[in-house]
Amino acid sequence: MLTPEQLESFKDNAYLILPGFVEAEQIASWHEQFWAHIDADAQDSTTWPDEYVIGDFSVSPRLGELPEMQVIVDQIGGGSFTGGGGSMLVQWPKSTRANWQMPEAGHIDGYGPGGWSGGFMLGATTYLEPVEEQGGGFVYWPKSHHGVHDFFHEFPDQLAGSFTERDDWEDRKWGMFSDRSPTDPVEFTGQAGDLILWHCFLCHTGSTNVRSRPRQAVFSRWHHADREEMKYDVPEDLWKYWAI
Ligand SMILES: O=C(O)CCC(=O)C(=O)O
Ligand SMILES: [Fe+2]
Repeated sequence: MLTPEQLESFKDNAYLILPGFVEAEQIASWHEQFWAHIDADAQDSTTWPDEYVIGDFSVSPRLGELPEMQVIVDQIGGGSFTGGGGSMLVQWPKSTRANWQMPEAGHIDGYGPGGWSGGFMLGATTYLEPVEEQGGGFVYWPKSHHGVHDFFHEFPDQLAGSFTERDDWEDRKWGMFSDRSPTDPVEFTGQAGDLILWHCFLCHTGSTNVRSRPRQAVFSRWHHADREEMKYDVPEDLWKYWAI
């Protein structure tokens, strides 16, 4: 369970970091599953592939199936959030350190190649190995949920993704959302098993890894069970479909 202080912090910032959330034994088991699946040697970079999206693979049990994860998701979603897959995204080491740059803009999820699904509520990310600065971490814009909420309040008919047809999209792209953020972007660095919980309107993106270890991230996402009924609604109260 999250404490009232943690809930307040999540609501204020659109993210919450829970250090050491996934047990070391669980992480070790997922790590083994991952390297076996890609058929590579974790210690030998000549055997490493370069795929960002690890297809046809999910850690077992999935992140969303861990009892400690379910408790939190039920707490903040009041039992109405569903999903919780266990897909992996890996940032393989790339170039030299001098080339590293903080990403300029961050997107919001729910607008994949299959179109807008609607009703996306929550994401969670953890790592299978420590991630240092410039190590390909998940980059996010603290407090960016308010600007995104304001945007859709102003243009509710663009919620389904038609913002990409605006005249200013070509110039601004996702900056249209993340430029509204009151904060600069931050890298999620930390130990294996640390978790970041993120609100659906948190602007975020991947980043380049110029360190030596691959950034091995496990992601889960949850949507609202009643998404067909609620997905076009842009409520005045950002927390209308939450239990917090
Ligand atoms: O690779 C990352 O850290 C970012 C991934 C991302 O944008 C997402 O999972 O929605
Ligand atoms: Fe994303």
